[in-house]
Amino acid sequence: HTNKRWWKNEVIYQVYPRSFQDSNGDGIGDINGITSRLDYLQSLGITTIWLSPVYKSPMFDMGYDIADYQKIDPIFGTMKDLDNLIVKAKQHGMKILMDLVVNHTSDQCPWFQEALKDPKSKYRNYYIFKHTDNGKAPNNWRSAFGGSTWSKVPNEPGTYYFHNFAPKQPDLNWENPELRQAIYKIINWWLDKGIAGFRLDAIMQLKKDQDFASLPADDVDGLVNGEKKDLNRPGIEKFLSELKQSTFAKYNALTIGEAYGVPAKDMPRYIGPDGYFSMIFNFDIMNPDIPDVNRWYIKNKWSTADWAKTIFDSQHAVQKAHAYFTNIIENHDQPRAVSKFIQNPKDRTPESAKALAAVYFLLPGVPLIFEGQELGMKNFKRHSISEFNDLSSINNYHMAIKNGYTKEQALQFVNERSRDNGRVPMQWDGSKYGGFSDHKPWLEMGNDREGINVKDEEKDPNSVLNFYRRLVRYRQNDRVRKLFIDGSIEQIKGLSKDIIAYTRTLDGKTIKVIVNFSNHTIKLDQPIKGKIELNSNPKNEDLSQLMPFQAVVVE
Ligand code: TEU
Ligand code: CA
Repeated sequence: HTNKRWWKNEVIYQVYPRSFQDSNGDGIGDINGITSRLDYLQSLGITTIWLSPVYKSPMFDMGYDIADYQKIDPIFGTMKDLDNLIVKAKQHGMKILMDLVVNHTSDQCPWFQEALKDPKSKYRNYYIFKHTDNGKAPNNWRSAFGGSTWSKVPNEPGTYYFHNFAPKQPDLNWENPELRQAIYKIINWWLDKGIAGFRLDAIMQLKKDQDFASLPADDVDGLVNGEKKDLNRPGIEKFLSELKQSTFAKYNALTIGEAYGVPAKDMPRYIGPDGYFSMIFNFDIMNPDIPDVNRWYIKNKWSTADWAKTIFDSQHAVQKAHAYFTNIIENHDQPRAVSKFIQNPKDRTPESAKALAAVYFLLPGVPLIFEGQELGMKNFKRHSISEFNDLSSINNYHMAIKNGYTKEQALQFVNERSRDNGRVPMQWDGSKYGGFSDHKPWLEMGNDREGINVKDEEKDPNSVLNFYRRLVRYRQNDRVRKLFIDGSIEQIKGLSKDIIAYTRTLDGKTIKVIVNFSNHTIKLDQPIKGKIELNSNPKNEDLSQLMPFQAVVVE
C-alpha cells in the first residue's frame, strides 16, 4: 500500500463464522459458507471482512481459546478453504482481517500442555505461574468470566496459573522475550498469506502489574475487577511498540485494537499517525446501560442526551489526536443494538434500527457492521438459563443470584446482556433454519425471522437492509467520502432533548445528520434547510418536523 492510512476508506463487516452460513449441513457456520455469501457482502458495499477466530480450538469460549494459531478448526473447514476465501474475497473487492488472540491461549495449546507436564520446561515461562506457601490464590483479582484469575495446577499443591478470562484460557507471559518472538513469527506467517491485518483481542491486557498485589474487594465474591491491575498498565507501550515494529509495520497492515481503557491523553501514542494500532473501537458509546461490562446486574440510568454526549466527547478526543475510531454499535460480545440502545421495547422497530444506523455510520472514522445488524435483528429472549451457551451469561446469572436477585431478575439481566444475542444465526430468509442451514443450528434461531431477514428485506425499499445499502453507497461516494472520514464534527444542540444531530464539515462544505431518537413527532422551530440526501422515512420530506425515529442527512 502506498498510502499509509489506506484503511481510512474501508467499510468493515464482522462475520461471526459459527453463525453466518453453514455449507455442509452440520448446523455450524463455516468458511465455505462465508465464501458463498460474498455476493451479498459486495452488494452491501463492504470492502473488508473481519473474521472472528476460525483457528483450531476446543471452543470453550467459541474460538477465543486457541489451541493452534496456524491451523483451522475442522468445524470451520481447512486452510485451503481459507486461502480460497482470501482469493475469492479479493475478486469481490474485499480484504480479510483475522482475529489475533495473543493475550491468552487455550489450555489445550501444546505450549500450555508442555508447561503443565514439566515445571522445568521452557514453556513454563510462556505463561504466568505462581507458588504460594499458604495454599491460597496469589491475589484477589476477578477474571472476566467470574471467579479468581488464578487456578490450581493439578498435582502441584500451592502452584497456580493466571487467566484473565476463563480457567481454560491461560494468559501468556509477555514479559518473556522468547514468547514474544514466537508470537511475532506467527503473525508474520499470517500476513505473508495476504490478509489485510488483524483485530487485536484484549490487547490492552498484555501487561500485568508485576507486584500482582491484591486490592479491596468490590463485590460479594470478595474479589476485585482485575482490570485495575492489568488493563492499560505502565509498561504495556513497550510491548505494543515492539509488536508493531516486528510485524504490522512491515506490511502496513490494518490493526484494530479491542482496546478498552485508552484515555484521551494517550490516544496520540496509541492511534495517532505513528500509533501502535491503526484504529481502536469506540467502546465509550457501547455500554451506556452498565458501568462494568462483565457484571450485567449493575445498571446505569441513561438518556438520549447522555448517550449523545458520550458520542461527541469521544469523537472530539480522537480527532484531537489526529486519530480514527472504528465505529460500531454491535459485536459478538454485545446485545443487539436495537434492543440495547432503544430503551422502550415497543420502540424496537425497523424505524429505530435505521435511526441508530444513521447516528453512528456517518461519524468520523471507519464504520463497521456486525452481521445481522443490517437487518435490524433483535435480542432473542430465552426462558431458562439452560438455554444459554455463552459462559459469561452463565456466570452473570449466578453472580446476580449471589448478589440477592431472584432467578427471574437474574434471567432478565442475562437476556438483556447475553453475548448469545449477537451470536444467533444469520437470518437469510424466513424458513425454519433461516437459510442459515438445513440442519438444527448450534444455537437456536431467533423467533422474529418473519420480516427480519435478507430475502424479505431485499424486496422492501424501506427495509433496514436497504437503508444500510443506501448509507454505505452514499458515504462511499467520492463526492463526500473524505468529508465523512476526515471532516470535523460538531453537535447541533438545542433542537430537542430527543434529537441527536451533528454537522460534518470539510473544506467549507457542511453536511447535517439529524435523527429523531424518540417515538413521537417533533416539530422544529426552524425548518432544516438544504437538500435531503438520505431519508429513513421518505413519507415525510417536510423538514419543519421529524416523524418518530426519522433520520435525515441534508447537504
Ligand atoms: O473480549 C474481551 C473483553 O473485553 C470481554 O471480556 C468483554 O468484557 C466481555 O466479552 C463482555 O461480556 C474478547 C472477545 O471479544 C471475547 O469474545 C472473548 O471472550 C474475550 O476477548 C476472551 O478472548
Ligand atoms: Ca458447517
